[in-house]
Parts: sequence; C-alpha cells; structure tokens
Amino acid sequence: PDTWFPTHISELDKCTHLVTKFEPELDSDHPGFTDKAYRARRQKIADIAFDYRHGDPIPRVDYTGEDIATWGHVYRQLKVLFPTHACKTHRDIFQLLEDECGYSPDRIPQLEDVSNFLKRKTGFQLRPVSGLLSARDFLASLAFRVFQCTQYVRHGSKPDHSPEPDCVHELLGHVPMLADPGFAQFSHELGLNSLGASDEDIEKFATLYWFTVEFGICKQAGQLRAYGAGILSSYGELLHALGDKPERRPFDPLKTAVQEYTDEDLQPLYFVVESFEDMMDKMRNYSATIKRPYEVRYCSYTQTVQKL
Ligand code: H2B
Ligand code: FE
Repeated sequence: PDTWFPTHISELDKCTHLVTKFEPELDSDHPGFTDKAYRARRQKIADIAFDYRHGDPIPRVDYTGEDIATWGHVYRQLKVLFPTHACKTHRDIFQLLEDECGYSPDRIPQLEDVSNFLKRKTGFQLRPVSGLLSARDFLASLAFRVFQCTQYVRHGSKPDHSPEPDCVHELLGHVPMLADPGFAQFSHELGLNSLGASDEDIEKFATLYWFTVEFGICKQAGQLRAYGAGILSSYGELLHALGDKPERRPFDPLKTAVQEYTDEDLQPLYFVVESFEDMMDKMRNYSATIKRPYEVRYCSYTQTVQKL
C-alpha cells in the first residue's frame, strides 16, 4: 500500500502531526510545567498554528518582556561567538538579517516578516507549528520550500538550553541557512526525496538531518566551523562542539544514517564535512540510492509535486 503524501503546497494543512514528548502540559520535567502564565501564553501561540491554513498571513505575537529578555540573552551571547565559530554562510546572512529584516537583541522578529524575507532570497517560506513535528511531515514540507517554524519562546528559567525547538532556535539557527540559495535547494531536494519513502528510510533521513542540518560541523580554511542550527543557536553547544571534549568523525551518510543520538543534552559526537558543498554532494548521492514508489518532479509555478 502506498503512503499518502502531499502533492500540492496547500495539503501541508494535513501535515501537522506532532511529537508531544517535550510539551510543557505533559512533561513534568519541562521548566514551564508549573508556570501557569507561561502555559497560557504557549497555548495561545499553539492556537495560531492549529488555526493556520496555507495562504494565511502568519498572525503576529505580542511577546512579553520575559520572552524578549530570553531572546536577547541568547542573541548577545551568540553574537560574540559567531565570528570565530560560525560558518561563513551563516555569518554573512546573519548580517543581512540585521540590516534588512530587523534582527536585534531587543526585539523578536515576527515570523511573517522573516517569511517574506526568505521568499525574496530563496523562495522558502515559514508556516507556524506548535511544537516538534513528525519527521515525515517536517521533511515533506521542505519539498514545497516550506519550513515549519515554532513561534513560542523557551521558558525564561532555562534560557541556555531547550530540548524542544523554539523560535530562538529557528530564527538564529535555521533561518540564516535557509536564506542561502544552495542550502535552500538542498533542503528542497531532501524534502522531495522523502515523499512516499518507507518508515525505515524516513528514520534514516531524520538521523542524517540531525547530524547535518542540526548538528553539522564543516571545515573552512583549515578550521572547524558550525553550520548546524542546533549548534548555532546555543552558546554552550557552540563552545562544546568545536572544543576538545566531543568525538568528531568524518561524515559518511551510510554510517551516519544509523548512528544513535541523544536529544536531551550536549552532543557527545559530531560528524565533520570537508565543506558545505561536500555535505550536500554526499547527501544527494545517498538520496539517489533510496527506493521510493514514485519518481517525483516539482513544478514551482503551481507548487505541485507530480508523480512520474
Ligand atoms: N519539528 C519542528 N517543529 N522543528 C524542527 O526543526 C524539526 C521538527 N526537525 N521535527 C525535524 C523533526 C528533524 O529533526 C528531523 C527531520 O526529524
Ligand atoms: Fe532544528
């Protein structure tokens, strides 16, 4: 039996299956579990995502002083490290985001504005999501150049680490990379290759995504630099990843795809690529070997996937 997948961008309205393990309502270890006001705020932001339909402008959020303080704290710390720790693509586009898209430590950018910025740069757009999404739905949306993006801010009592994705992670880690044409094309192709794939292959794509887009390290002029969004959005992880504690191995898709990983703490293991281009080449070669029920072709005029 074939696995259903979206063939038009509007069908992403059906690709909203959440993985709820980290949510503050359900997880008594969540730093916001006992904070009623935080949970109410989170619920209001979650409702934006539940009510959202393809084509809507993304509603704006009135962030609280606490949210903005958390954002500013992370932002200021990271900015000090980016010049020596972030890859060139991230550095260049981060500057552009400050110049053209209102990025600053004093204000949390609105997803609608960032989405419009990305549309101009690479044709990517954001759509709000209320939490961690299933890997299948998340990857499928990339096929349509849509990045499902959380809109809430992590709890203020633990500004330096969040086990769940939040908009600090998305806006400081992912968005700069998605504004790079080469990386956007790569993400789009990865999404297309995931459509209709078996559960086993989705699991492998998710693991590869983890060790590249989330926690990847590349070489640049003989030095190690972070290009993964999970590293680039955490001061502690950024210092740790390029320091001498963790293990670093050369990226090899066949091996990396089956490597176990933790999403609770600093990574003990990273995979290093010779360059950004090297990572994308290797991933493309890997994807070409994955069996799928259909070949697919994307038409950008109609935002439609054709089954061949
Ligand atoms: N969901 C959300 N909301 N943001 C992500 O960055 C994300 C996700 N990443 N679901 C996905 C899973 C990724 O780790 C892979 C594809 O599983
Ligand atoms: Fe992420």
